[in-house]
Amino acid sequence: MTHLVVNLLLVLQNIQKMLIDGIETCAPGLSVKRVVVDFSSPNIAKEMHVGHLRSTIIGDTLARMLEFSNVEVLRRNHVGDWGTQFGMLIEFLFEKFPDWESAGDTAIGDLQAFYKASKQKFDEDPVFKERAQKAVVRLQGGEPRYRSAWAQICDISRREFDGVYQRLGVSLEEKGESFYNPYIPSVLEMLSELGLVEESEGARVIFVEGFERPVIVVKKDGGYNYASTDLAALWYRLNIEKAEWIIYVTDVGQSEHFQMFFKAAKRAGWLPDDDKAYPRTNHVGFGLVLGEDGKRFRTRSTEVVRLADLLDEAKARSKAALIERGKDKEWSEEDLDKIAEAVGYGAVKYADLKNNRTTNYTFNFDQMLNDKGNTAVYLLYAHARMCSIIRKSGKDIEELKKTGSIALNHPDERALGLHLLQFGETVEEACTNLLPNVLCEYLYNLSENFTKFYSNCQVVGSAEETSRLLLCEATAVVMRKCFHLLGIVPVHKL
Ligand SMILES: *[C@@H]1O[C@H](CO)[C@@H](O)[C@H](O)[C@H]1NC(C)=O
Ligand SMILES: *[C@@H]1O[C@H](CO)[C@@H](O)[C@H](O)[C@H]1NC(C)=O
Ligand SMILES: *[C@@H]1O[C@H](CO)[C@@H](O)[C@H](O)[C@H]1NC(C)=O
Ligand SMILES: CC(=O)N[C@H]1CO[C@H](CO)[C@@H](O)[C@@H]1O
Repeated sequence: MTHLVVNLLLVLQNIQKMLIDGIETCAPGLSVKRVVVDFSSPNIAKEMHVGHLRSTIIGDTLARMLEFSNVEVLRRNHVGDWGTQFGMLIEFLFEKFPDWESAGDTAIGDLQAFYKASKQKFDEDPVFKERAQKAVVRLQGGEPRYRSAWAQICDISRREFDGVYQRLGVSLEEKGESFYNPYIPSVLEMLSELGLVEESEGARVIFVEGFERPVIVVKKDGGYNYASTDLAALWYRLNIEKAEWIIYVTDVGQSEHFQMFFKAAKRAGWLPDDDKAYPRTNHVGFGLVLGEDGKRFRTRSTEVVRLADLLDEAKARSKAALIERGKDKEWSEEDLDKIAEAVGYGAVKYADLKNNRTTNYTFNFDQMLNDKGNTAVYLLYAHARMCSIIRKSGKDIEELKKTGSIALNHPDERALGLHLLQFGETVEEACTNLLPNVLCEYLYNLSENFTKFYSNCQVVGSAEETSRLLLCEATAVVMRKCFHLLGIVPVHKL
């Protein structure tokens, strides 16, 4: 009994402290100082499609949770900006748009159409193909005309990507494959001096334990590949950026590549043998986004689904639902638009993040935009209801925070209070295990606990009004932080 009393007192003190000093007082303390989260990483000249959704939002959430835990996060966009495809693109640019330099980056127009047309020419025209292959060498040799054409193509892509990131509220710093390219020779030299690099069937390779095939670091034709770039990037992140933890967010299909590459880094002594010791690397793998047919999510014409189109549709659907409820007559056009975006994008993100990331999930607009069940819409409603309870009480909540106090007399108040207190440890668990779904589950439970409390405990007009309003406010504060960590914009009315 005494034990319980003491615990409850602690719960009360902590909730009141959080209300007065802010939610930051609940932040977990992690032992790591600087982390690289490598995520999103689309390919230049290709459209961002639904496959990039998962990496972008899982990576963003991990970064947000680490930042909340007072860790310095280097948010790295490892864009594919240095492949052999650039030879083809550059030659096509020279051929189709001879005035590309003066026309600036409006010449190309639709980059995807441009990519497709150049690929077609590459596949069909052997003379063009040969020119394209020579163009790669000239680009990599640093010829100014080729570098500037390459830069122009990258710029167009970058603007498109930035549009999507802005809509998703994701910030990233680009350090693409090309950035690490100059480091590759010296990094391979270091690995050779350690005796790790061997000749095998004309290629230069590193053998690692547990795999028959080696990691190829220089291809037969003398070119570099993903592994050589990844090794150079890891070296840079450990030695120049002094990161202690490097997290790679890609689909599970690449897990073997990462396992082998991490083992190569261990052989080099860059990483300790103990997977939990620092400096440390983790591959955060995720499953596929599936369509209703159980296959990879595609449009009716079997094209990949453009991320921008998907976001447009999410917004349009949530806007239509709001209009159906007459909100267009109640709110300004601006509010309607903002809230439709918050709900639509939030629904897409939450439907993804709530799954154990290692599994595949089925994309379904109707389900994710449902206002019942474990959806962002339901949770945003719950939050808006809390705000409305406080608003309608007519009390100044800032004043109550200073003068009022919380009591947890009812069992449902206690359950809610205890759950509120678990926020910090939940974020810590989600960070250390790199599982955003743990935070989603916490958030859903919180709203369930709140609903139970609200249906069994009268708030406004009760003898315990002050205490219960403060409990509503504490729940709303924690919910808002959860939304923020999940990259969802909370709304105060719905
Ligand atoms: C997620 O799935 C992995 C295996 O795929 C499992 O080890 C882990 O316990 C699951 N975690 C959660 C929180 O669902
Ligand atoms: C995800 O879907 C792919 C393709 O259908 C399949 O190969 C894979 O086994 C599925 N993964 C899981 C964890 O169910
Ligand atoms: C959420 O609630 C379920 C059912 O009560 C419980 O099993 C689970 O551990 C809870 N998870 C979190 C993170 O609170
Ligand atoms: C309905 C519900 O989610 N209840 C949760 C309330 O909080 C307690 C304590 O954290 C959980 O154990 C319950 O699952």
